[in-house]
Amino acid sequence: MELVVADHAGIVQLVDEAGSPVSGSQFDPTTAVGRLPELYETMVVTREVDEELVILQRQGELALFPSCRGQEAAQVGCVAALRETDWLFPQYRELGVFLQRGIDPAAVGLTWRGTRHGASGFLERAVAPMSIPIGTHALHAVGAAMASDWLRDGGVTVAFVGDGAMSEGDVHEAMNLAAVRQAPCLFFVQNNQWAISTPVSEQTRATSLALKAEGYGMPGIQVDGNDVLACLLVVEQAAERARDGNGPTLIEAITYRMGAHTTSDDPRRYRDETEVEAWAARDPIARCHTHLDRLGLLDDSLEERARSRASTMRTRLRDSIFEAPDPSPLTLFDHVYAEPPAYLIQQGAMLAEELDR
Ligand SMILES: Cc1ncc(C[n+]2csc(CCOP(=O)(O)OP(=O)(O)O)c2C)c(N)n1
Repeated sequence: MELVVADHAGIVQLVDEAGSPVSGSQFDPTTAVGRLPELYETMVVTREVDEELVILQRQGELALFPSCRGQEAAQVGCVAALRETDWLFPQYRELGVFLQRGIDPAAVGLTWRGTRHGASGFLERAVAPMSIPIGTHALHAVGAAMASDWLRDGGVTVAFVGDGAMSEGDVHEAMNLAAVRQAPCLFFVQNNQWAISTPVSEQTRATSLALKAEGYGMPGIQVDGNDVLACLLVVEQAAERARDGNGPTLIEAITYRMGAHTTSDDPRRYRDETEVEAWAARDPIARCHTHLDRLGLLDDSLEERARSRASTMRTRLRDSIFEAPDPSPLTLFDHVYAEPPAYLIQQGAMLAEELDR
C-alpha cells in the first residue's frame, strides 16, 4: 500500500470545520464512524483532565504542566488507530495519548509534581516516559521498531514530535535510520504552529513538514489534526503499511496549541489573539460534537457518560495528588545507574547524613 506524498494529496480532511462531511477523499470513513462516540468521549475527558492539571499547577501542587488543549483530536485519533501493544514514545504534551491508552492521570500528575519517576504507570501500557529533551525519544522509537522487526512481533512504534522537534538533529537521524532500515516506526508530528515562542515559519523554509519525508525516502502525509476521524484513518493506514514490512511514514497533523507552552509561559507576549480566535473556531471537540449530532449519534447518554467519566477522573486525580506521600530525597539516586559509581554512593551517604541531623 502506497501513501500519496503530501504535496500531491493536500491535507486529508473528512469532516470540515463546520462539522460537515467532506466528500471525495481517498479515505473512507464509513467503518470508523461507529467509533466516533467513543473518541468524542475521550476527547472531552482529555480536555477536562487537562484543565484540572493546569488548576493543580496554579494551586502550587505541580511544578509545571504543558497543556494539550486544542490537540485532542490528533492525539486521541492517532492512538485509537493502533494496537494496545504498539509502543508509544511521547514528547511531553501528550495527555490525550496517555488517556486514550488507559494511563491513570495520577501517573501524569505525579510526574509533573516531581514526586514519582516518569516511567511508573507508563511502561505497563507500552508507553515510554515523557521526554523533556526535544527529539531524543525519536531515536528510541526507531530502536524499538527495529527490535520489533527482528523479533517479528508485528509491533509498530510511534514517535510523537512537535514542529520544533523537527529541527533537532536527533529527529533527522531517527527518520533517516528508520527509512534506511525500513523500521515499522511512525513519526507523528503535531504541527501546533508554535515551539514556545518560535512560529513554524521560523522553524523551516520547507512548504510543509510532511514534505521532508521525501528526502528520507518515506511517504509523508498531511492531515487535519483537528479532525479525529481523519487522524484515525491516516494513522491506521500508515500502521498497516509498517506492519506489512513497508517501513516508516511521516504524518504531519496540523493543529494548534490553544494554551500556553507550559504554565510558566505567557503567550500573549508573542502571539496575536486574533490567531488564537481563528483556531478556536476550528475546535476539534466542537467539530466532532456537531458531526455526531448531524449523524444522529449524539444523545444525552453520551454527553452524560463523558461528563461523569471526566468528573470522576478529576476527583480521583486531585485525591491522588493530595494523598501521595513526598518521597525521601534519597530516592534522587535511584534508577540512575544499574551499578552506581563510587562518587554517587558517596554523595548519597553525605545526603543521608545531612538528613539525619
Ligand atoms: C534538546 C532540547 N533543546 C531545547 C529544549 C527547550 N525546549 C523545551 S520545549 C521546546 C519547544 C518544542 O517545540 P515543539 O517540538 O514544537 O513542541 P510543543 O512544545 O509545541 O508541543 C524547546 C526548544 C529542550 N527541552 N530540549
